[in-house]
Amino acid sequence: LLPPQPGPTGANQQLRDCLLPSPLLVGPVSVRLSSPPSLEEIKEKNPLVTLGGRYRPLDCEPRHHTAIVVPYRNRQSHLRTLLYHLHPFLQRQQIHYSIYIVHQSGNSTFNRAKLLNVGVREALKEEDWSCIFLHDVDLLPENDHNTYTCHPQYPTHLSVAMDKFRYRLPYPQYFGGVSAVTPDQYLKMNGFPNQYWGWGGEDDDIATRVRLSGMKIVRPPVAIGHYKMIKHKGDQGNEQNPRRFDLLKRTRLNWRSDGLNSLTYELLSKELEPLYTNLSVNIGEDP
Ligand code: UDH
Ligand code: NGS
Repeated sequence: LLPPQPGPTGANQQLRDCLLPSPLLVGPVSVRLSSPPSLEEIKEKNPLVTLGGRYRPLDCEPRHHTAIVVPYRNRQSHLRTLLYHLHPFLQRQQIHYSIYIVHQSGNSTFNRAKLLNVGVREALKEEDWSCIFLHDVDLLPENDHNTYTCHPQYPTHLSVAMDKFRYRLPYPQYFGGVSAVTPDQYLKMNGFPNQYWGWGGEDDDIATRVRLSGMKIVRPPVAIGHYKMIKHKGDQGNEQNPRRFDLLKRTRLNWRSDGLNSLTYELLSKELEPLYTNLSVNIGEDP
């Protein structure tokens, strides 16, 4: 047997697979919600995170490659809280990951699902991710046994027990907050709808797409899927969408033609920040 050879980058290419479960997991963790540290302080606490908010374990070969996609506008302090919490959380899981913030530029009405489509497409241009997480900026996982990996067949809903819903699902079909798909699952459901401008309904549409494309939703146990939500008021530019109920009546008719295959946008910039990749995007406005 040859001794381990240095790889092209000088790295040892014969690492062992990371152990399952990760020996670094601690289970329930307390979550700090108020006055998050500065980005500089968070970076100092996470020296192994590289430009663009990327990380891979150094001493074992990761089994999972996960992109975290966060739809975003004007939530600076929530973003710092999320980064402060999520970087150490994901490193304890020994996965290879990267955090993408998809920033909707301009003042048009917010469109969460379209931003998620953009994030998935841009993330997959960079790397052959095995799993893509769709993650609200204001949700903090409270137990690191809730692993940020995908089910091989079915989309996963992770935020099954949020504090604001008294740690249970608000209704059985709820798919909001934090969810995950493999690239294959995402293709199969033609991604997410682009037509939900403003608050509400887009997550219900996505849940319906899962079913219409012949899949089902899988979930972690309630005891593990605990999340704290950072309390906030409704955002300016994300008022309740009065058309959401009409749109939801048409998911069955629309899902094949509206989604990944009809997505258009203009990428204004991509910046590799120390703790995340910032995608600034013009997604247009409600016609
Ligand atoms: N988001 C932003 N900026 C915005 C709006 C939304 O970044 O201006 C993102 C953010 O990641 C957020 C996600 O979109 O976590 C979902 O939006 P949301 O926080 O408004 O939805 P949520 O259901 O909160 O978490 C609703 C609280 C007030 C809505 C009142 C309507 N009944
Ligand atoms: C439903 C919304 C979802 C939303 C969920 C939780 O009514 O988009 O409430 O909302 N569906 C429609 O409006 C059709 S929350 O309590 O977080 O404000 O995610």
